[in-house]
Amino acid sequence: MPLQKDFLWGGAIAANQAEGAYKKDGKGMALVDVLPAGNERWEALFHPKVALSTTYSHYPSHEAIDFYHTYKEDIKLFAEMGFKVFRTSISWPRIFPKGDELEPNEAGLRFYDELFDECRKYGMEPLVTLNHFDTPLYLVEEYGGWRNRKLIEFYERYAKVVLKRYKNKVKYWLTFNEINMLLHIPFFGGGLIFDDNENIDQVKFQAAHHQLVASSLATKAAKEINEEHFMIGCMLAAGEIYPHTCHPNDLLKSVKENQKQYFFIDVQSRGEYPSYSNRMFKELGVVIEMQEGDKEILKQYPVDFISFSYYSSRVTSADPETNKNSSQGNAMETLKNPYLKSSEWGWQIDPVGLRVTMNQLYDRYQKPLFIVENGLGAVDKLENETIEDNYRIEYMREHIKEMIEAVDDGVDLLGYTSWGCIDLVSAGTGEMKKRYGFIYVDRDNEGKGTGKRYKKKSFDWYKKVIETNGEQL
Ligand code: P53
Repeated sequence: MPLQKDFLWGGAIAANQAEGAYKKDGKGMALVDVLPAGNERWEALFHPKVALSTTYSHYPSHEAIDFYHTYKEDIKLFAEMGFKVFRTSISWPRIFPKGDELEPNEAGLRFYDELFDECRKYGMEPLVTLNHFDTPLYLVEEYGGWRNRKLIEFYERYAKVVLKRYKNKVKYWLTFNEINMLLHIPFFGGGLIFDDNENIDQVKFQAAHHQLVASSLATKAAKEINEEHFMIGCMLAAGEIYPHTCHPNDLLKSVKENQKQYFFIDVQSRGEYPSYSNRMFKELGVVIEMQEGDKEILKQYPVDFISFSYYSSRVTSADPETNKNSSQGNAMETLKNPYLKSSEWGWQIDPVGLRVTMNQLYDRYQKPLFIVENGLGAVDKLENETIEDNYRIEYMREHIKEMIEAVDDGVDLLGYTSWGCIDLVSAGTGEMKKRYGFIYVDRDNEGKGTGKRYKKKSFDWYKKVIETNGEQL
């Protein structure tokens, strides 16, 4: 069965990894703006207290690929590939520089007016994430980030402002990028900094509760502003967790580990805490503090569709000794899967896992899915003004094949946006060298280079894929 005729092909970026212009037109600092590049970044992400008091030589988000100034020529290139959709995020601190103001920053709002107009000019549907790893730094330092219930109110105010402002320009919205990342990189996801003796799980899941309520409140606002038109989605860092062996204990362990990820989407999609969460919380020593009305809000305003990123599957074992061999390939612990190859950054490549994940998600929620991130981070060599990125084409071809198989399995899929359609700053490492794009950006890890754009071989390949609606891979 071919893909539906209006299938949304496109690409994705995020404000903090592309825009730069980190102080332009009144923008405030985002938490990501204090993070360095390279080896120091991982360290900083897990010791944010240190990061906040250290001066680094280079902050990749400050200039990124300067998309704030180049968006017109970049979007033109996306249009040339035939994009039907373009995923980006709104930088919260451009709209509310500190986060707790009552009035938004008009200059920030104007930028996104122009950006979305530019997309629409080419018939491209913007797909907009409200919060992509860039909570205002002030809210982290003054309020403790998402551990503080006050963030719900600030986020709701911000969501209302942008939903209203762009109600005729944007149809598809995502409330939080990779909401389960809160468990893996809590500084990114929630601006969380832990005290030495506190129960970290308690803080994470309390922050999760705040985000889940905030997500429902944004959905509520959306329904009130533009009930007919808006489509609101959640966003999961997906990738099925496989059992290491067919030992029943290994399978049970994988079921439990998967539940921990699905927990967020269970709440956002079904509107209530799943029954397994009682025992999960008990075992983690977590008690969620709720306020009156929270349960009702969650129940009344679930999401319309389920979006997710997919880079890899994972493997877990019930045996603690075996699990000691886990590594943090892509921020999430995994054992090595002997059947899979890995990327240069150690992310295991598993196209069939995408089909598995899609089947699981659709069985579980029966709501339309949207793949909003997928791709290969690789080193590209610019030669004769282009890059022969056959490895990237190969990766995407295999994943798109499996995506189409899943649609054939009966999964309802709205669209596919590959990650980093133009090269940008890596979230995990802060490097430019880890490239995902169809478009090469001349800029290196230290931020040096002309910034000039070059089409890679994959540019024409993807153009053909879109033109033939996935029939010619
Ligand atoms: P990078 C891992 C680590 C950090 C963010 O990642 C991640 C992941 C993958 O699950 O999530 C997403 O740039 C994220 C994007 C990010 C992309 O994965 O470390 O939503 O912001 O760029 C790829 O290679």
